[in-house]
Amino acid sequence: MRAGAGSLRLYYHPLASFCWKVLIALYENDTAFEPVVIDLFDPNSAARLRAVWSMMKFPVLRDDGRGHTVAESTIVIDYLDTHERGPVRFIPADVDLAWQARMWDRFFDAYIHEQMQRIVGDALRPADAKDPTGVGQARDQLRQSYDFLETRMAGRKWVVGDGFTLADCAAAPALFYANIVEPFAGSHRALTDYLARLMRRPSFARVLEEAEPSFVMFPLEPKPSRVVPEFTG
Ligand SMILES: N[C@@H](CCC(=O)N[C@@H](CS)C(=O)NCC(=O)O)C(=O)O
Repeated sequence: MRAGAGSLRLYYHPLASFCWKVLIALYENDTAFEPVVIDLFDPNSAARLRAVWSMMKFPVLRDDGRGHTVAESTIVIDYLDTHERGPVRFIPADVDLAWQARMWDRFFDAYIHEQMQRIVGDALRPADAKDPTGVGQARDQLRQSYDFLETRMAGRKWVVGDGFTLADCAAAPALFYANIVEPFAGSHRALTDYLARLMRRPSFARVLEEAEPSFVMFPLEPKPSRVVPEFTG
């Protein structure tokens, strides 16, 4: 494991999809960090997160060496790319690939990840507070995004350029959970092959292996699975 210049602590939960995005980046470059697993239902554990980031959202990276608290998954990965640089560059050095990596990161967060979260979040609401309209809109957005991505990923290994970037870190958790709540493996070949490639990537395979004991906590059926999807259309 590469020793970081500072001492890094990551506040996260092993089932939380935005935390996976940052774990992938940390594992890609074998970056040393102290894991702090947060259970929001445990007041003592929640207090640990509140002490560093009172917004109570994770992931949060605390860099004691440099005295920084870094929130928002995209910004954490950007920070790692600057201060804990390893062989994998999440923001490519080429300026045009750099903005493309940032653009596709935004795409995956806004049009896949957050839509998937709306559907999962609705499953956690009480029966008298469901939002079928919002869930329907999220499903429509996901399907539109799948069609768009199918074109983008045809003939491509990773989202931007030839290498694994920030955009792929964002894509992995978003597509993994999206394929559960609004499956695409029966309709979108290039997208399914891309998700399979992501799941075989050692960094993401490790995240999934570590998360597997928590898969039972997922509030919808089917539960998440490490079985790599195949196109069935
Ligand atoms: N935009 C934020 C989203 C973070 C987020 O939604 N995290 C979820 C876990 S995946 C969370 O903190 N959930 C706890 C809560 O909302 O109470 C990021 O990219 O880091």
